[in-house]
Amino acid sequence: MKIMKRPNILLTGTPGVGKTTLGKELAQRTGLTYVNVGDLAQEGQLFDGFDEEYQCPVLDEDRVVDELEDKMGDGGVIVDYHGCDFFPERWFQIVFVLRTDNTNLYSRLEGRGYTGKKLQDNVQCEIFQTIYEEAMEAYKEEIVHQLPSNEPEDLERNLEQVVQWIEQWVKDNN
Ligand code: DAT
Repeated sequence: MKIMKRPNILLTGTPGVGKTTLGKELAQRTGLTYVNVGDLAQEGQLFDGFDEEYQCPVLDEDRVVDELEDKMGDGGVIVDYHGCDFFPERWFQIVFVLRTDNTNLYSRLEGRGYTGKKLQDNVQCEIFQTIYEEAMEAYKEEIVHQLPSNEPEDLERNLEQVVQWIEQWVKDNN
């Protein structure tokens, strides 16, 4: 039996923009596999040192890439991470950068318990569109798309749009 080819999708953006919410729901609707890189690193202890300033472990990017390589080769994976320039470019057929207005993002991160410098720096990261620019440098511009993620209607619209894109990709590539 011929195995159906399926695309790999990267969901990226500042913490709090809604990657996990979108990624998990997408996986439910499409049968693709959702991978949260933060959780993967936590489970496998894929860290390399500790960041004193932010009081968090530093991701061991090489080990994350090694850990995911086989799965990515099979296709059909939705990867969620708040950074994107250390993944091999060849892994992804499309990259979505979720975007949230400052005031919305501020209250979401505050609700998550972020305070002080961590809160300010993350909101500033979104204002300066740091992750969008990182994605535009790391991948072909034509595969990088921004998705507004401010309210529940955005989530529904994004889901429909990405599901449609996946269906079209599967048709075109099988
Ligand atoms: P991330 O994975 O990017 O850190 P998340 O999926 O955990 O973000 O979402 C952060 C919070 O925002 C969470 O409480 C759910 C909420 N949220 C996500 N998408 C939303 C949307 N489109 N409208 C309103 N709230 C949203």
